[in-house]
Amino acid sequence: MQSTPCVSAKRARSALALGSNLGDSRAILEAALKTLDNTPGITLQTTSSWYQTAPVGPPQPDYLNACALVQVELTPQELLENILNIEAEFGRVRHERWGSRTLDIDILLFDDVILDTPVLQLPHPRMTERGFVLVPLAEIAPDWVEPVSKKAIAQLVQAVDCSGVRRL
Ligand code: PH2
Ligand code: MG
Ligand code: MG
Repeated sequence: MQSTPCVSAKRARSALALGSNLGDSRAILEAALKTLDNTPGITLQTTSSWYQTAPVGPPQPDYLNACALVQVELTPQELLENILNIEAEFGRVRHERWGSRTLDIDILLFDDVILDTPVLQLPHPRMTERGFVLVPLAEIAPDWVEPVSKKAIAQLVQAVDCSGVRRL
């Protein structure tokens, strides 16, 4: 007889960034949020407003960006696997780094976990530099303390250039 280990991940809170600048971005992001919420072990808690944002990286169309808070009963790696599946489901094709994409979902924060593996770094290593991440995140989680800088999101957002970020 084989025994099945019954190990369940404890409940955690995670902050996600969503972006799209190819196709019907609004419909894609709304469908992706629904799919996330329908995924076992992931419960959508809060979503920010939508933001039209100037692209960071090579010349490309503006992005539609938002952030979401989810409750998860998954490990960070399991959350990432689910997110990669959802990105694939919505037809994501990766061309060039930082280039156009139909759907990008990035894990920004996972409780106060600090992690540095080849596939997943937490907190997201560039989140503190990006207005298109910090502005929507500050709307829904101003008091969350980013564990590397030990600064709250409301404080971090004041230090970035938010000129290309427009709330819709
Ligand atoms: N994502 C990128 C590269 N550049 N620029 C904006 N405004 N919004 C994004 O979501 C974005 C970007 C790679 O993930
Ligand atoms: Mg990204
Ligand atoms: Mg990504």
